[in-house]
Amino acid sequence: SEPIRVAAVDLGATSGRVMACRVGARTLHLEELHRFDNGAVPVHGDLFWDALGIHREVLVGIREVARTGPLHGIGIDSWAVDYGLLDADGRLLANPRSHRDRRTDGVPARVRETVTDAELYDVSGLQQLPFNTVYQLVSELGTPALEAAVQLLLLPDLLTYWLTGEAGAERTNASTTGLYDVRTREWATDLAKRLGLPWSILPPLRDPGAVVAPLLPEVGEYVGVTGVPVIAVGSHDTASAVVGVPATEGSFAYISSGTWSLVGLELDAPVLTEEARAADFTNEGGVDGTIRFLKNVMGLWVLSESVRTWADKRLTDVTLPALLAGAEVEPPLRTIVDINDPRLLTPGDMPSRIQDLARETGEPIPRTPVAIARTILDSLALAYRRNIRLAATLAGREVDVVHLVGGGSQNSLLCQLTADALGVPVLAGPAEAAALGNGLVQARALGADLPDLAAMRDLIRRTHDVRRFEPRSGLDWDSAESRLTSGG
Ligand code: ADP
Ligand code: LRH
Repeated sequence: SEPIRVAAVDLGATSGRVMACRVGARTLHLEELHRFDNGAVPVHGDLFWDALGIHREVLVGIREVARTGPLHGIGIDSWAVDYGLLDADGRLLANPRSHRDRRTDGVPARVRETVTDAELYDVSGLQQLPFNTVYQLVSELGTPALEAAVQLLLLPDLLTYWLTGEAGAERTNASTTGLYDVRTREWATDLAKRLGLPWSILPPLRDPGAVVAPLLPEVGEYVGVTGVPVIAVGSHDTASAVVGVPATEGSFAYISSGTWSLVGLELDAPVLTEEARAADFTNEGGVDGTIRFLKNVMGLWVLSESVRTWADKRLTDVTLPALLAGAEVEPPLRTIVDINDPRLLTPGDMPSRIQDLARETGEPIPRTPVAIARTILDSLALAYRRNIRLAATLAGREVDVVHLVGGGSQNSLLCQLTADALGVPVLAGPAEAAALGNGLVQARALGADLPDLAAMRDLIRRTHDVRRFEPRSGLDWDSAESRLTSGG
């Protein structure tokens, strides 16, 4: 039969891309047809997403996919938790805020006065991140925008709405809001009511794989095709990335390594124990009813934000390739910092913050960009090790291989350090796992013979190279870890 060709729109916090994904019985091919820079826009200390600018880039990308071949479906995934509010006429009330915005400072503490952390965890099963949608919404209580809002749409749902006119909330992303009940798989309206939130703005839920609607005629006119169905994929990029993990069996862990690093396991049911809560692990909803049991680790954001800082200071030779080449020959595990320190969340001068963290814990202070890059990568690998081991213990599972996907899978030093730190092989790639997961879920909705995740992963494995990193011995990760926990 004819291959299915879809547009997989994958929006990361640092770049957005529109891929043509072609799925045949034994073939799977991804072609990047449009890529654009993305980033939150600071205005007077607030941090916004340029949602309309992103919409325009999405249209340009879809038009490019349509221009270069048949187009059978369109699906959008993006980073989680952020949203836009619509008024009664369906118009966007304000630019969506970035989860790195300061507006949630102090909000978790305020929420705690009404609903305890344990109660929140028992319903949502989420890691306590200050930017979870529930906290962002509480920070908006009493504002004109929230008063006027009749609908809340998470970012990929908002973009889907602009393409189709259909409003809804795709479940994998809804599960990151803090207002979604991980057991009943429905909105946690009681929780919303207790917090004084307008629960009626939460739109009807939709499953990944559901056909939403065809493109609106005026959109079709712009992109040059009519009637193409828009399909709900795992609209949380991490959900799509985990679909795109080329794993064979159950005993794998994954690291979705992009701006954020999402580190954990795929499970059949959430782990909502007191131990999991104390360890601050998250239970997000995945495609086909799976659970992503994982930890948010600050990720390559710290490195990319450092590169940005050095570029602003006009330091030469601080391109990513030069830094990674230099970091490779730096002394290993010289300086270790807690890469999940909340001070690394907001945009700013990361190199100085890394130096401050080192100073506070009595670690040698890295002085050069290359030394700082090495500190970031060693510290990331250490965080990967800690959290994969924790996840395995909390879920009562063994891990004998780690799949590292996303842009970070192109960082050989990071992959090797991760294998070394964990003492198990790392299988790196695909870098575009999220776009593949997006495209495969669409293909199934359009009739491809891909009955389950195993079939999708099998197809990825047969069509995409993974690079294998064997663990090397010789470095003392145990004492690096104890330096981290005893410092300060
Ligand atoms: P997101 O989807 O969150 O925008 P990506 O999955 O695209 O993120 O990953 C972006 C990160 O991948 C960059 O910050 C960079 O550190 C890393 N990366 C991208 N390309 C390369 C490369 N060629 N070599 C090493 N690292 C890379
Ligand atoms: C990764 C990601 C992650 C969320 C964060 C806001 O892009 O979706 O899973 O926690 O962005």
